[in-house]
Formats: sequence, structure tokens, C-alpha cells
Amino acid sequence: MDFELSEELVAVRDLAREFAEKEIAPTAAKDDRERNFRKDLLLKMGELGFFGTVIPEEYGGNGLGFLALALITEEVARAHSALRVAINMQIGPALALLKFGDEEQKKKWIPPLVRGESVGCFAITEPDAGSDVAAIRTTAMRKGDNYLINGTKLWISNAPVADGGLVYAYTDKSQKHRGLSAFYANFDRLGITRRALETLGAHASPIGELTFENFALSAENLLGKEGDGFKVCMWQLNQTRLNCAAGAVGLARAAREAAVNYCNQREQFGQKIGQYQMNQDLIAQMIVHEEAARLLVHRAAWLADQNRLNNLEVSIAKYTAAEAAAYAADAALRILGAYGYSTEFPVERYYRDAKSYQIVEGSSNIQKIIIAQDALGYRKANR
Ligand code: GRA
Repeated sequence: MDFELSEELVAVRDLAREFAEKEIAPTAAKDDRERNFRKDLLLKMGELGFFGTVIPEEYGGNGLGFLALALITEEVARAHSALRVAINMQIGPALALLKFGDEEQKKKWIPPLVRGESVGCFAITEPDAGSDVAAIRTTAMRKGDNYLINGTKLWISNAPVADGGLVYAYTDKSQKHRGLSAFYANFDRLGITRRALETLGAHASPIGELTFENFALSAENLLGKEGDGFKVCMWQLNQTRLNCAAGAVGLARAAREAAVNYCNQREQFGQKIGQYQMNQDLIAQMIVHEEAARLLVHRAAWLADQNRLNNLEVSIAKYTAAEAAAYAADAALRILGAYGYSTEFPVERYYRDAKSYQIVEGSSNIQKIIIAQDALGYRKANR
């Protein structure tokens, strides 16, 4: 067993850290406040190869792997958590296309996603289908050579700005989850309306509703076969879930760093507040949760790089990392007191952004269900 990162991975991490500190962090507060979607940063990240680590060279990637992606995402999220969402919106569709698409689909749609030119998204969730993916109501009705998509997707990251993305819809509702199909489509055609929505955090990551009314797609938009949608969705979620966990580690780290700095500066009752054991308790717990989460993320990413199943390990990592981020943001706020509560300092942003990790990409409760049911022998996680 070797816990040392290779020279190549250290270089990738350092490049991402430098980029995040120079290009993302300085405007993070402003981008959050003004709800700026930074297409310019997306393009720069694309140019640096951030979205291409899990994509082979023939489709515009660099093949550096999942661990490289996790390292990059941690650095990006440390600077601004909302921007790590943008990474998932590019790699989610690109990976699903890579795994389930035919040659033509891969050649056509993966490279623009990897370059950050085509803004991606994945449209799974609906008003009545969040954790329960099979409860989706959107349909894809066959009409001649076409599919007509009808339905509403809710809480879709990038909905207001996406150029295209994955759309999950039922081609045969009577087959239950086996009747779900996955499509990739550009949104530059009639039949789609968008509505932006407001959320507690991640303000620089636009989110909203997508309504499809007779949105016409053809067989060239179908990923795999009709009925493969649930499988595509679960597979895709396993990849983006892992990277979401990497982002949570970055946010936990940002909150911990802010808390440690403050403890070493602030004096009350004649000494630095780091001298107080109640603050030391918070710092120690932040470190323990963050380090555990990082190691679990790296293990799950390493498994992916070995082409091994890792759904269970991803769920363990995602749960631990989401809770670590929420813990760290809460602890940092307690330590910084009024400065933490103030919108003039970043900790309140960490606090708002941290909550998202317990909800998105499979809530903390869903991860616990996957982990416990695997242990109890009810449902194998790695399949
Ligand atoms: O035997 P079968 O042919 O019927 O297949 C079953 C099973 O083998 C079928 O699906 C298959 N399957 C899988 N196949 C491959 C299930 N899981 C997998 C897998 N991982 N890989 C049905 O299986 P089931 O166990 O009966 O399914 P279920 O009970 O309906 O669902 C399971 C579960 C709860 C885990 C699933 O629905 C789930 O993961 N729900 C959470 C949904 C979720 O994560 N949503 C995220 C929305 S997108 C988002 O949050 C964007 C945020 C962006 C960002 O910030 O990054």
C-alpha cells in the first residue's frame, strides 16, 4: 500500500491549487453575491484539462484518471464550492457518453464538454422524484423516427445556462425502472423552457427547472438501448457522487483553515482563542472528519482508476465527506462568532454551501441506506 501521490498527481494538484487561488478565490465572494455563472472560468478549466482527466485522448481528454479529478475538484471547491458543481456538470454527461454512447455520439458530444465550450447538465430529478429515481414521470413517446419528450425536471444544476445534457425519461412506463431511457441532447431546439430558482447556497452555480413540451429527439440522441436509462443513471451518479465528495473535502478544508487562522489571531480574555479547549475540540474534530473523508475519497477514486467497482466505497466517501463539510462549516462559524455570521467574511458562504452536500447526488440518508443494506445483505452495492 502506498499513500504517496505520484509526481504527476502532485503536479496536477499544484496546478489546480495555483489556478484556484489565483483565478477563482479572489472573486468568489462577488460571484456568490451577484450569482455570476463564470463561463470564462469554465473555459479556462477546460483548457487546463480539468474535465478531461477521466476521458481518453481520442475524445479530447488526458486520461489522468479519477484520483487526478478528485485532487482538482478539492482545490476548486476549497476556493469556491459552487464552481465544483460546474465540474460535475461537464464530467457527468461526458462519462455517460463515454460508457454508453456509440462512436458517433462520443465523437460529437464529448470533446465540447471536455473543453468547457458546451455547458452540460444532467436532468434526473422531478417535482415528485428525488431520491426515488424510478418515480420519474417525464416520458419519451415514440413518434415515427422521433421521440417526443414531455415532462418537468426540477432542481437541475445549470438548467438556466446549459447548452445540452442528459435527459432521463420513460419510453415504457409499464416496465417500471426497466422502461426508463437516457438521452443526450443539445437544448438549441424548440420545446424546452427554463426557469431559474433560488437556493440557500452555491449561488454561482445556476439551478432551475426545465420543462419539455414535445421536445423532439431522434434515435441518435438515445444512449444505449431503450430501457437502459436506470442503469445509465445509477452508473453516472456513482461517478458524479464521488467527485461531489471530493468537493465536500475541499469545502471542509476551507472552513477548517479559516477556523485555525482565526484561532491564531483572535484574542479574548488575554490569550489567543486557540488556547481554549472548547475550540481545540472543534479543530480536532474538523481535522479528523476531513482527513477521513479525504482518504475515503482517494480510495474510491483509486478503485475507479483500477477499473474496479466502487459503489459502496463511493457511498461511504460521499456520506463522510458531506457530513465533514457540514460539521466543519458549522464549527468554523461557532469559532468565528459574529465574524462568521457576517456576510463580509467567507465562513457564512461555506456554511450555506456545505448544506448542499447532504442533499445532492444522493442525500446522506440515501448513502446510509446503500451502505447499511449492503452490510445486511439486502442489496449488494457493488454491481
Ligand atoms: O435487477 P434490475 O435489472 O431490476 O436492476 C436493479 C439494480 O440492479 C435496478 O437498478 C439496478 N441498479 C444498479 N445498477 C448498476 C441499482 N443500483 C445500481 C448501480 N449502482 N449500478 C433497480 O435497483 P433498486 O436497488 O431496486 O433501485 P431503487 O431502490 O429504486 O433505488 C436505489 C437507490 C435509492 C440507491 C437509487 O434510487 C438512488 O441512488 N437514489 C438517489 C438519487 C440521486 O442520487 N439523485 C441525485 C440527483 S442529481 C443531483 O443531485 C445533481 C447535483 C449536482 C451536484 O451538485 O453535483
